[in-house]
Formats: sequence, structure tokens, C-alpha cells
Amino acid sequence: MSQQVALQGGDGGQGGQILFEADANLQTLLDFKFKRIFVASDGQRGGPNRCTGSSGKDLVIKVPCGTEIRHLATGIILGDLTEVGEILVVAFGGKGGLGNAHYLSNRNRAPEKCTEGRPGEEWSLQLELKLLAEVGIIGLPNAGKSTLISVLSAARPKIADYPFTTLIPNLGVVRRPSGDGTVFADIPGLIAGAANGAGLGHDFLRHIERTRLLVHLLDAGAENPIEDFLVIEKELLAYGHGLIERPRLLVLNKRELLNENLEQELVQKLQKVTNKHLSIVSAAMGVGLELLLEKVWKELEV
Ligand SMILES: Nc1nc2c(ncn2[C@@H]2O[C@H](COP(=O)(O)OP(=O)(O)OP(=O)(O)O)[C@@H](O)[C@H]2O)c(=O)[nH]1
Ligand SMILES: [Mg+2]
Repeated sequence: MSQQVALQGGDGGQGGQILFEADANLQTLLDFKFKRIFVASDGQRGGPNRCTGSSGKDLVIKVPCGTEIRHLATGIILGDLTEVGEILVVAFGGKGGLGNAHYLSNRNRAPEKCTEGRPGEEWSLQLELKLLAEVGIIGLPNAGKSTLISVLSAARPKIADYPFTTLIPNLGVVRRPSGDGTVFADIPGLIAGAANGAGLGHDFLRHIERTRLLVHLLDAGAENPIEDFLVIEKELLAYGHGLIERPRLLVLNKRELLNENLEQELVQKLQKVTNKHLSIVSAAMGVGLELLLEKVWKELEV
């Protein structure tokens, strides 16, 4: 009798599934530089007495919030994990095989037949991190972008009087009068030809793709702030992804470097060329920042 039971083999267990989960403690995708292949565990063999094997353990891969997951070959976006704890199942485990108990008949009480389990899904995926900031600060190198975020928020990025001080974006939370926080991103400087790889290129602009507002910072002490404005506009256009249509506030920084007459003249010229209202600030001296923030909050209300 026990022999007969032993031959009624149960089904194999389902293979584990693979899923991504957005984790608040991760800020980068660096872990994936070193580990690129992920395999969930197999389902267990079926046991005697029609006992189904246990399912394979799921494999949970943690990624930072803001990770976009694409199918590598087609580029189709499978998911965009923006909220902490958000989950995307990317591969289902293979179905377990059928044990011989399925082939029992009155004539054959100990069939040697069974069905093999199916392989689990296998995908090549591309992960891309796009920061989640509502406001992006853009401009040429040295315009004072990092200085601005450092005076508006608790962020403490490196600040220096040479170009390309910022190499990776800095995030800072700026408090509204209501106490709510809004995330600002200070990104590396753009230069003419960035779309073709000049300077640090323009790939980092993906980090401001999700912003609702851009603050374009101009250096009042530069030789030609109007030309500087046009350079950045051109690069935004070249980058695409709708950035050129994003609402922008134009801000002239380093105000104290201009005397009153020069300031008037420059402001008028800039307004004519840009057709935009201009905020004039000194990030370093903390001048004009309250007015600037008022404008930011107003823009974000819309
Ligand atoms: N005079 C004056 N200098 C400023 C002001 N804001 C920033 N700076 C100076 O400008 C220089 C560049 O400032 P950063 O904040 O590093 O400029 P950035 O735009 O982040 O530069 P990159 O990271 O290289 O793109 C530093 O020496 C700052 O101290 C300002 O309002 N007035
Ligand atoms: Mg900087």
C-alpha cells in the first residue's frame, strides 16, 4: 500500500516570481553596476501522496523611488516606481510540472509518466532613475545654482567659483509657508553643444524631466547674460522630452555685481529678448529670495 502512495507523485511547485520594489533608503542604481543577473528560486519537487511541491521564493529587487523599468529590446515602459513601497512584478515563475498522479487509471496504478515544469519568464530590462523633483534649477556652470539650493533648503552641495562643480544632481526640500515641502533639484551646468556631448553632456536633464517648473538662473556678472539665456534654451530644445515647454522662471543672480544703471539696462534687454518677467536675486547675499519663492509657489498652484 505504501508503495502505491509513493507513486502518486504530486505536482511540482510554481517557480518564484521576480518583482521590483521602490525603497526609500536607496538613492542610486549603483548596486546594479555589480550585479546584473537576478534569478528567483525554483519551485520544489512534488512529494509523495499527491503532495504539491512548495513554490519558489519570490525575489524582491529594491530600487530607488523614481526608477523607470523598460523592456530592453522594445523600450516599452513596464513600470515607473515613484511611491515608496510600490511594486512591479516583472517575471512570473514557471508553472510546476504535473506529477504522475494525473496519469493514474484503473489499469495503471503506478504510471511512470509526469509532465515537466515550464521554465519561468526571462527578460532583459533597463533601469533608469529619474529624480522626483517638482522644481529644477538650470543654467550655465557657475551661475549659482548650488548656492541657490543651499540657501533655500538644508541641502549642502559643493559650491566653487569654477565650472562643473556639480557633477550629480542635488536635491533639497524647500518649505512652503504652509510647512509643506517641495523638492528642488540643482543639476550640473549646461553649456553650448551639451546635446553633442560638450561639457558633461545633457543626459542629466532626465532628472528634471518630471519637474513641473524650471528656474533658469543667469549670472549677472557674466559677459553676455542674454547670450547665456539663449544657449540654455537651445539645449533644452535639443534635449527634447518636452522640456522646452515646461514653465520657466527666469532669475538673474549675483545682483550685487551690477550697479543700478547697468541693472536697469540688462533687465530691459533680457525682458525684450525673453518675453519673460525676471526675478533679480543675490543667492549669496540672500536678496530677493522671498519674492522668488512667492512666484514659484504661484506657478506650482496652477
Ligand atoms: N557675487 C556672487 N557670487 C555668487 C552668488 N551666488 C553664487 N555665487 C558664486 O558663484 C560661484 C559659483 O557658484 P555655484 O553655486 O557653485 O554655481 P553652480 O551654478 O552650481 O555651478 P556648477 O555646479 O559648476 O554648474 C561660487 O563662487 C559662488 O560663491 C551671488 O549671488 N553673488
Ligand atoms: Mg553646482
